[in-house]
Amino acid sequence: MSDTARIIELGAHAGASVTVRGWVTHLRSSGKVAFIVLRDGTGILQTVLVKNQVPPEVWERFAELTQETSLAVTGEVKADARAPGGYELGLTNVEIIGSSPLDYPIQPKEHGVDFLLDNRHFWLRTPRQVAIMRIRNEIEMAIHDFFYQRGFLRVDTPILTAAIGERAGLFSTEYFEEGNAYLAQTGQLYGEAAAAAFGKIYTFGPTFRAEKSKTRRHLTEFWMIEPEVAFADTHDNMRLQEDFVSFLVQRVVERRKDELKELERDITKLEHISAPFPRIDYTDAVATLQKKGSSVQWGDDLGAEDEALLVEDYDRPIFIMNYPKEAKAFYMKENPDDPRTVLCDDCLAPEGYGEIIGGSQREDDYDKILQRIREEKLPEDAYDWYLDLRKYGTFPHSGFGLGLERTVAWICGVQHIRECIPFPRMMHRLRP
Ligand code: NSS
Repeated sequence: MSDTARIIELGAHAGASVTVRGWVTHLRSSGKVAFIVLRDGTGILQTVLVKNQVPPEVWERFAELTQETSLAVTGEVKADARAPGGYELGLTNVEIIGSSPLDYPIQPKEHGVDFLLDNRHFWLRTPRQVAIMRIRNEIEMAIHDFFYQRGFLRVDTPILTAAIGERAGLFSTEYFEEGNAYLAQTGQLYGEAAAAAFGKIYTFGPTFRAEKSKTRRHLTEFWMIEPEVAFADTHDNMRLQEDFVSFLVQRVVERRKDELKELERDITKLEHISAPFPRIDYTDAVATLQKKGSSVQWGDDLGAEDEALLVEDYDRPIFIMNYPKEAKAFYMKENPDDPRTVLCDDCLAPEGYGEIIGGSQREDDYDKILQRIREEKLPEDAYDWYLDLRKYGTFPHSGFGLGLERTVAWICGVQHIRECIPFPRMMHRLRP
């Protein structure tokens, strides 16, 4: 019996006989020697079958193989500098696990993106998609490590909610006798309650926005990471963001070199990403944009094009701080130095990627936040518990939300965030 091994582990088995299980990607035969290339999710392996070195029934099985046939191959692990991954398998046995008809939709040629999205369940098997998902996973693990090291508690917040957090569109569903339930747009409001219980927390979960935007950076379901820190002000908040983002980037650069190479990512654009990030006041940003020809007016939120114009002068993420009140959500704290504005920041990624984080110090004054809830015509009774946080031991606190898919897109150098989540949900896409 041979040990089973995954392709990435073969180096530890050089000279030994092992069994590898996976799916066929390429087949080639001269009539006397056949090559089976397979993938198992950890790598690509070339295997060699020599007609006069295996029993006839094993040799004949080669003829039954097609792209995507699942199989178990057994043979000796040989170092070979020319082989992908550095090792080759000299086969003694081939066993078919599951056959695959010849009409497998994804062929080694250019396919349109709609076709690929319709076949997302197969598209995920391709090397580029595997690389993106491994980097996503690395970022997810790095997020947990970062907060764990800093003594944050992870808090899981509800997805079915009565209170609304952001202005973007809402998905709603009937909820027994309680009226409408909304799919959470953010975990923040619950994160604030948890910060008063645990001091430093973060949430990590799916969030939902019924946005009719068909841009390359909007999904209707995306994953957000939302830390919330008691007794932190807006400056503490930005320091946490720049440390956090730098940590994530450096972790991928250190541990996911092969995947970045598969994606042809220019890592010189990532290696130097470190704190501090430049801080630009919103009012100055508007003046810069107007000089660059933008039609933006003081009071407007900044669009994707404005963001791209602002980051083009920098080689690392930047903060745009202190937006006008009317451009931002109700819970942001009024800026004591300029009450037309709020103590907030957007963190914009370079190379045109734009906003990956929205953060703010929260309004901790009971009367002021109640007034904002009323101005925004939000259902007051759904916010009674949220108002309580300002009544019983109110405390300065700050937090932010990092969009996972946008962060993955930037680090991977991928143009559209639909490739950065296994099964994207967009306005016109609910399957597979
Ligand atoms: O709306 S945000 O700017 N802010 C919040 O939701 C706050 N409640 C966060 C907080 O302070 N706790 O969204 C935060 C980030 C934003 O910067 C994007 O990176 C991402 O969430 N985001 C999205 N990603 C993908 N698709 C869509 N539609 C989307 N909307 C926001």
